[in-house]
Amino acid sequence: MKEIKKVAAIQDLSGIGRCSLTVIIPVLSAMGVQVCPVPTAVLSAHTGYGEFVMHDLTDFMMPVLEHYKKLGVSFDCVYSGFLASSEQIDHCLEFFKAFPNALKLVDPVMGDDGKAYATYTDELCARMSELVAVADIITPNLTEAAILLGEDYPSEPLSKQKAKSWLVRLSDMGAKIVVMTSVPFEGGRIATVGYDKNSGAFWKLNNEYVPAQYSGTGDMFASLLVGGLLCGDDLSVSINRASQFTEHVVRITYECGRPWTEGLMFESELTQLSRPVKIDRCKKM
Ligand code: PXL
Repeated sequence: MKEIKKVAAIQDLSGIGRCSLTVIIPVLSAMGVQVCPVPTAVLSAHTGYGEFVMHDLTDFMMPVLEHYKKLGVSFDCVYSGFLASSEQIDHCLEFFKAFPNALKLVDPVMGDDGKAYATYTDELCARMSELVAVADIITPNLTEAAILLGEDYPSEPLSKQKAKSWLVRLSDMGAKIVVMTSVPFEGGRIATVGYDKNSGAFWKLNNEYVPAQYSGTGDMFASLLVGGLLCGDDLSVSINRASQFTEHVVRITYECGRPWTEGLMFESELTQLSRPVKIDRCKKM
């Protein structure tokens, strides 16, 4: 019998503007992985719309966990992302503790372009390091990496040496694998970089330049990355696949000229996820 991997996704459900669960569920499903959503909040639209209604589900999370314990279900991965309150940090820690054999992915969702998201308090940002401490894998963007390290958002592109030092410092906070996205490098390139503490390997993939940024791109990348790892791909293959598909849908969205708030137009492209990765652009750094 074919085994289907199961992921508990602790994330918000936003009605408009593809992000979080509305990206993670279709992407992982297309990769043959089952998503079991643990909603942290329900929003009419993501916070990038400026105006939105949000229903915080902090009090819902522990009853969900108790029910799962009673059912005796197990997960292959527990994946945390957008949180609605600092108490939800404690609830995520309880989820990680309850499923010790699950791969722990912490996407430390906090902000972008050097700014925290509208609903993120200083306390919530400060406490994100508690999740990072117990994670196996973390996937911060540059803004989130800076917040976690207590650094200012870099005003200059990073040198290779500085990127490596940030990756090591982030992994020293707990996770064995760190993948940092949207890193501007000297020479004008944006890259995705990774570090595997066990092997000591650093990875770098130069991203194709598109002059636009779309909501939910980080969620797309992180779910593709973990989908690859759960299906048995190694880190460099997973980074390669995640970047390649993300770039493809960014390009399509850009060509259609849609507003950034609507997110990535990935729906018609999901069938491509079952194809083998064509090129190996992820290189040792
Ligand atoms: O993609 C990150 C994200 C997730 N969820 C909500 C958001 C954002 C980023 O703006 O607002 C609700």
